[in-house]
Amino acid sequence: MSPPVPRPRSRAAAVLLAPLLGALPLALTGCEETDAAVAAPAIESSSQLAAAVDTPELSKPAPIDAAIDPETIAALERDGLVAIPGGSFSMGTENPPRLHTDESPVHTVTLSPFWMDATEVTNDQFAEFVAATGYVTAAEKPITREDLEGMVPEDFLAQIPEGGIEPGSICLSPTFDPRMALKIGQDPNLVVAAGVWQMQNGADWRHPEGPDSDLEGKGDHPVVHVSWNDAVAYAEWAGKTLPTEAQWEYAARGGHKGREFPWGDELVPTDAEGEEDHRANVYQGRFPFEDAGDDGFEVGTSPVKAYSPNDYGLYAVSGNVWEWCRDWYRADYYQTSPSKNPRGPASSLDPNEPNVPKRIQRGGSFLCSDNYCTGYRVASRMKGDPGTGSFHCGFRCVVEDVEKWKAAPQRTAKAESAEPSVDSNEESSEEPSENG
Ligand SMILES: [Ca+2]
Ligand SMILES: [Ca+2]
Repeated sequence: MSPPVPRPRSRAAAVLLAPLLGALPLALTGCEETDAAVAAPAIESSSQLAAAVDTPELSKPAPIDAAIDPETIAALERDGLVAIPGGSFSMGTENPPRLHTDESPVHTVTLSPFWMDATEVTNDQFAEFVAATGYVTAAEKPITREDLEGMVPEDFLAQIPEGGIEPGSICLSPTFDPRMALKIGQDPNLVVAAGVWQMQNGADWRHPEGPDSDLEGKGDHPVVHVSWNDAVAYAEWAGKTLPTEAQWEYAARGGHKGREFPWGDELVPTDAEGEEDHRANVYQGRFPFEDAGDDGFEVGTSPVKAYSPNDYGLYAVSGNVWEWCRDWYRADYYQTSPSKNPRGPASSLDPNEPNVPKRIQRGGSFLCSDNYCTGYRVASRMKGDPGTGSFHCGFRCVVEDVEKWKAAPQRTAKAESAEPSVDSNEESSEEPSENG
């Protein structure tokens, strides 16, 4: 299929140019869906599927702390990490929804133990990183001709001023076309044509809703408007990495086989009093028209620990914000994934947008509803251009190599600035507070 206009490579470009170019085959913001007609990786045979589904659930977990001294374990825990035991699990789902066929086939994956951030990375944590390094995120930089070269029509390129287009990031637009938005359940590509997303000048991690917004009262909310590259830069500084897609799903399942959500099979279970027991910050109602906010948070992030954790002690793996993973995205990856510690395909291929390399996102966001992306399902896969963030995508990190974590800039800088101490048992968990 050849598109009528050049396809922007980045999410920013797609939204920026949407009014100019008409209906783009978009990608991007986390809540797009996959076109089953082109993306469906067929299950090769029913016996293959049966073999995968019959896999015994979690093997006996390998002890994660066997080779790690108690002081180090205590320090990892003070850093907000929880131990995820190694083991095997059934990845994916044998019964994916219509537009999510990239979640099959179910296949057995075995993982070594690792440590994972109990929460999404918060604004306070990201602020500490920026204060220590002076890092500037993608959303804070102008979009230049160079960024868009080869991706947009020449005459558009010529209109970009010398210094680039004013920095910004993707937010939800209050002025979408309701007629078109009504149909996004059948054709998710209409989400851009309907103007549901908009490039908001001045939106970045410090200004989640635009230049007039700030982080007051949001120190414990997840950082947003971070690209995959920004997330990797943070992880490097912290001596961590982004999780592989397999690590993310394994951890999110919390040791339970075949569940649709981290807590069970009902999106909103009923508690002992017969009341709705919301377990994640998602969207109640018909996206994008009206979020009833029954879960306590209406179209926006919540504190990272607003809901109870899963059985591995991980908060908000479902909902709140999408979480970047390390892997490239391929719709057909589950057909060829290695079984031991898979680290994703060597390159990306989204059949809907073969020219746009994409990284994995997982877990859904506060915008996920049952009429649209259902990204809060534990098997649900999403993908995005690694150069662009948005207002509903963040990340959390993992530690595979504890020695690398110990030697990370985040910790060595603190050690240098700390009082010399004969006894290192009392490693301070307090941050050097330069800007609160
Ligand atoms: Ca909500
Ligand atoms: Ca999340």
